[in-house]
Amino acid sequence: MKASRLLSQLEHMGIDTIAGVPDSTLKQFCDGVQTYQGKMSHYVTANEGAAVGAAIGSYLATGRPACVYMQNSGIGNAVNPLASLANGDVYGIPMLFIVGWRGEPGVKDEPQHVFQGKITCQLFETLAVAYSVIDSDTTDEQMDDVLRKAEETLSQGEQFAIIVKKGTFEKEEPFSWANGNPMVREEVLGQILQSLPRDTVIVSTTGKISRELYEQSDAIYGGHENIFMTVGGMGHASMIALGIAEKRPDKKIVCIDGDGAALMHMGALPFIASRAPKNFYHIVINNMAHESVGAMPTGCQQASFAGIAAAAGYRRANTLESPEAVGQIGSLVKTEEGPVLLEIPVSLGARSDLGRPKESARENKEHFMAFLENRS
Ligand SMILES: Cc1ncc(C[n+]2csc(CCOP(=O)(O)OP(=O)(O)O)c2C)c(N)n1
Repeated sequence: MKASRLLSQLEHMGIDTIAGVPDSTLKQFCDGVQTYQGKMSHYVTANEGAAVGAAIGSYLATGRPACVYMQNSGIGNAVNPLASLANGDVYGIPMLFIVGWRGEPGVKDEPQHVFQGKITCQLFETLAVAYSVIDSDTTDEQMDDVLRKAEETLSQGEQFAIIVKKGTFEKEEPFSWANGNPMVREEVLGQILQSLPRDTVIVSTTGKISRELYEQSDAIYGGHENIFMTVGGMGHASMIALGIAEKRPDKKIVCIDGDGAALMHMGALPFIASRAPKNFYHIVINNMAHESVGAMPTGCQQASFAGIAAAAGYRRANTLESPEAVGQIGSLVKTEEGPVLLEIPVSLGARSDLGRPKESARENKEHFMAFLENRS
């Protein structure tokens, strides 16, 4: 199936707004949205609930339903505005969801996708959202039927979801761009690890940042028990780090975040500043993109995380633009009190042979907790 065909069909249905958070299963669709020549407005939103919000606003202003795309991991973020605002028992606001299905039962996937994948269809049933599942065998005629069903549902003020299996969309014109930053994320992460004292507690964000830290830590130290990888729950790494920091004032806690993840639940920043944990250091690796799932821009490229953190009340907030500055992180953590935020601009891209954690998530949790208790 071609994303370009689907997008022009959506436009014919009267959909003139598409909003969402990118997903690897929908990579070709997301590329198609970026390169689409039609008239639809497109927003990459900070989280999936915000996309539902934009869809509601667009409908209120035009009477035309909007389209919201997401990975199934993001359903949770969308549930609140969907159930308590868009649902037919409240305002009855139609919208079309396009949802990438990670963790489809019977298809091997990472631990963070297994349960979410199992309950994806059930969640839409519970939310009273009619849906169809499509895959690489879905023909254009079958897709036309799905869209007819969707259109009818939307016309009744209800929502409809198209759940998309892996490999559904064909490769078309790829979307590519560069952000102009010279430093490479994996090298920066290796440098950070080398600069920090070995007993630093690290909480890392969702996606390739955690995978690269895992590999770099194994290569440099032969282990990674001091790193808690926030493999799911995107955007919550900093609050996890805060939770640890408050209970363990004797340890230095470093959260290694992504820009997309930091945007997703940005309320954490003023909250962390208000708690003022002296042992908390927040590093935001900023490539202006959701690189892990196909490098779509976040849509907030203008944002300065150091500026936001300073305004939120962090004790110190800086941008580190050179490897020399990155190499100083360890001494800063040793000598300065937090909360500190360090923003590091990096380029796009990652190694194609980047691995994934070899242990189970539970094993990693146990090793991390043992490390925190000084048992390892
Ligand atoms: C709630 C939720 N929405 C979407 C995803 C899919 N996802 C995984 S990693 C990622 C991008 C993370 O971007 P960023 O934090 O900027 O880090 P980068 O990949 O650029 O290093 C996305 C969108 C997810 N895991 N959870």
